Amino acid sequence: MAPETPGTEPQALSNLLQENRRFEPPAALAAAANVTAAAYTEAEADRLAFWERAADRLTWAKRWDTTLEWNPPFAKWFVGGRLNIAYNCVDRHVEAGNGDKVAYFWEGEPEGDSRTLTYADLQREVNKAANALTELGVGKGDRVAIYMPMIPELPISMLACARLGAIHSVVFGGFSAAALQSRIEDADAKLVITADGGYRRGAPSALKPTVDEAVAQTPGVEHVLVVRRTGQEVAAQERDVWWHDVVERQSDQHEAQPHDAEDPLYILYTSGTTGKPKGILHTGGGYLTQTAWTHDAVFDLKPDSDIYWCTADIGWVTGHSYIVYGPLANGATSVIYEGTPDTPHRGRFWEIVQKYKVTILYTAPTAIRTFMKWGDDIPAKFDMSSLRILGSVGEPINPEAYVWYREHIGGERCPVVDTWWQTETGAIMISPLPGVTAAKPGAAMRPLPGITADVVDDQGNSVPNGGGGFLVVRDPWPSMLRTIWGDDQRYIDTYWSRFEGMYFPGDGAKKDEDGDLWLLGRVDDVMLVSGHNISTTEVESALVSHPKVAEAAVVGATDPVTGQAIVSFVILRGSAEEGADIATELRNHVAKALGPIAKPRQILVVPELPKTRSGKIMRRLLRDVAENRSVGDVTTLADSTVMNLISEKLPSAKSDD
Ligand code: 6R9
Repeated sequence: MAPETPGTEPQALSNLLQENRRFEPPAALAAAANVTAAAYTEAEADRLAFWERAADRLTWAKRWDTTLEWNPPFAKWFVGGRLNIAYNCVDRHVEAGNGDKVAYFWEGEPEGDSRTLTYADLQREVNKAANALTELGVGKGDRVAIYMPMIPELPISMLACARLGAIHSVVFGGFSAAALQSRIEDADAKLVITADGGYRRGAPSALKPTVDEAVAQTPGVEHVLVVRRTGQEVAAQERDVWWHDVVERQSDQHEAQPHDAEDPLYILYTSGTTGKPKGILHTGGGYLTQTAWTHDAVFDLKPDSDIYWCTADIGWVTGHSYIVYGPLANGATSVIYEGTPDTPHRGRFWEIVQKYKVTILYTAPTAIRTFMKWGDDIPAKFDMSSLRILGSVGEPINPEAYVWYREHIGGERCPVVDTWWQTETGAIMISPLPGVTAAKPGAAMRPLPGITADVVDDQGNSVPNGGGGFLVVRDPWPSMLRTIWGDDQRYIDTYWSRFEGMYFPGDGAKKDEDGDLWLLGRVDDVMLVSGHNISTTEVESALVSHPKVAEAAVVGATDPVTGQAIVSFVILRGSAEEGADIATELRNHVAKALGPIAKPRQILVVPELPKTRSGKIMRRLLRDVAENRSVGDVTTLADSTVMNLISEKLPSAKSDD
């Protein structure tokens, strides 16, 4: 029987998972925190004044006249203000006497391959690159596509564009020629910056042939600027120029011109589940204001003592906002790592934490669950006592993964901040503050000061505490996307049409009894079982809370009796054996945790799950398997062989009852 409460309206999304653990901020951290609870009251009293103070952290060539111009759904922030984003990220720190401070400790994948860039080094490199781009005919407003491995020339290229007012479009280095080509075309880029290749899983992996294939179809590209990284053979094309030829001989002096706060900074394409990729457009002033403020507040950044490491790829928004723009605007010292966590061994991340004495680590739930699967003994071999704050982003973090992260990586002393945001939001929107919030494992907790997020039902009415529904944002925020590149109508339709006057990010969420927010996954993935809308997240979290399970993905598959039935794909932990009755054990475990309505019809033990390059589970493909269809478009899969491994496992499917 379904756990129904008689007399209440059916809810947009069921609230099944109960979680009572709470972790108070460590007293010493709270006492010295950059941001205290007062920030919430201040922002509530005057939201625009709050964001003005945040913008005052930046150096403006001309202060703005109007803080916000809001012609729904089009926002302009800091109107009339002028600033240079690269100057804010680099030069002003050098001018303040911090030229010798390290901006990036870069660690290549091959062991021993590392580089250190101080702010003064970065200034010289960015200036040279800006001069080279100018020589190649790139000017303000031009689009530059960047398709690179995780090497220092990637942020240098982005900053060189920002310095000139050119608009960069970073395309993740793992995407296909077709994906790159469509993005180059959509943005009409005139320059592509790439490398011969990069290192991945212990071997050089070529990039240049993909670029050649893509630009063969894009006559608008005048030049391809190529960094030599691996030394692989490169088929030279007429429009190619080598970075070491063109950039190295430039002057390291370049005068940054101020740009309008609302001049475009970059385009970043998000694939979405269907249709052509959306070019999310961000502008300079508001974006840098919110990325810098959130990086300072959410990670309690102490620029003089912290060593900060965000493990994301720069080709993903997390890398843009929290490897490049936010940390540099704050004068932070960051680690950048080129490779994968298991090369040359599964302790690589912890070795890097130990080597650089990392204090703040920001990674994704998918990585955390993988580390859980590999076993507790691996991180235990390293000295990670430098860590003081841990962050999570990209997917809901299951309570069990959160607690594991806190215990085995954070030594039970580090607060974990679960940060909800999107490419479209530009910066963190919902998150605990490490010195303020008594965090609950699995909850993103509260909107940050200055952000007005809520959970509404399908009529757009705010749900009461204890209720589930749709996440919305009520008021514009500084780092919001300004539009979809070249398609205002699609911007309106996608984000502002579902609920009148509110931004709809496409995620489900619930408010618990205290009013704290829990993200419940994409609403497209919600399962409708016997008339109940059940979130994938809650069932997955219940599965991961079983000691034998490391990772889980669930989907709704058509079922003659219940409409949809829950089909689960699970990866077992390193030490767990796949016993004969594991399926029964897990099904009962979920029923006990969430109620019988959430009991999966089927449990499939699989070796891997299909994930995007940024680690998000592609439930759409699992739905194909669960409904016995041939598997759909796999082009954005990180590893396209995964689906074969899963399909092979199908015969072991158990469908009890
Ligand atoms: C930053 C980033 C955005 C989507 C978002 C949501 C999911 C991200 C999350 C989270 C639950 C979190 N998401 N962070 N869900 N809790 N802390 O991931 O951007 O790649 O555009 O993805 O990711 O579904 O809507 P992007």
